[in-house]
Amino acid sequence: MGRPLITNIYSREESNVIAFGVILGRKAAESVNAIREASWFIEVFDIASKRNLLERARVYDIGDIKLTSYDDLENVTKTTSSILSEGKLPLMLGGGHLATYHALKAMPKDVILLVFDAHCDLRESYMDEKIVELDYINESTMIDKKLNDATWLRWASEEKMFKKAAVIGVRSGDEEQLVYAKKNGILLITSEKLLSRNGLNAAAKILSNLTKGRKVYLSLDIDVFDPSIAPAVDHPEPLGISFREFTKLIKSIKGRIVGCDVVCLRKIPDNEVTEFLAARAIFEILYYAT
Ligand SMILES: [Mn+2]
Repeated sequence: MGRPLITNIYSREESNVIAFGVILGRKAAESVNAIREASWFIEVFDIASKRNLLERARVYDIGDIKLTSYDDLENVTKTTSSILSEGKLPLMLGGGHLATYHALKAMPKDVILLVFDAHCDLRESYMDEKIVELDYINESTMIDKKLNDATWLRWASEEKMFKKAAVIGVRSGDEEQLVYAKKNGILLITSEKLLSRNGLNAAAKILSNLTKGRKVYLSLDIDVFDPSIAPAVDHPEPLGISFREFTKLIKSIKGRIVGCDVVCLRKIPDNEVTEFLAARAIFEILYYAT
């Protein structure tokens, strides 16, 4: 690890947020560190709303979880559990989206899951070269056809790891996944809908109602943003949301955020746009989560 995430001036005891990295996928270590590094260069005061975004956040960064094999992913669950047992907020930096499945395992079963993602991730099984690469741990790793970055939400749903879920800003998925979502009470709020007239207000209302008085797990796949503002992702999808839309939706969450992650950034050379956006998104999340 290079520099830790910003505000890492507290001891573990003094902190209320514990950050950790999950090195899952090629370039994951580099990408997670790029977010950490970018966090030192962003103004924590939001001039428009006159808020210090980190006024309540006391972050302690424990570094990256060691993964030497696929089975080590249970360390994500263990780490998340121990942070929860200390009464603190886990903030996971990924790595592939499969890490979210393992973090979610440590969460209470009645949690409301909010996923910002361009993709449904609801396939029953899936494997292509890209997925193998995404879930890369080491040369000898066999990737699970059933449980990977494109299927994790399906399996989290099958295993009843949340009470309700919404995938926000989604714009990629096949008909089978649509049917599955509908049958299983997973709300898909497409980016098309968000970008339509009054769509953002309507979605904000839905999220408020969904989360009111509830525990919330928030997962941000960076590819939910339009590729023009977040190019450093594995699967860029056109028609993404803006940062303004993201902040408005985050603000509408009425429940208590009990866990969060920012995943799927893949660093590209000579371009820091995406990691700066990711770090700023973390600030916004921490403003409402602490
Ligand atoms: Mn995605």
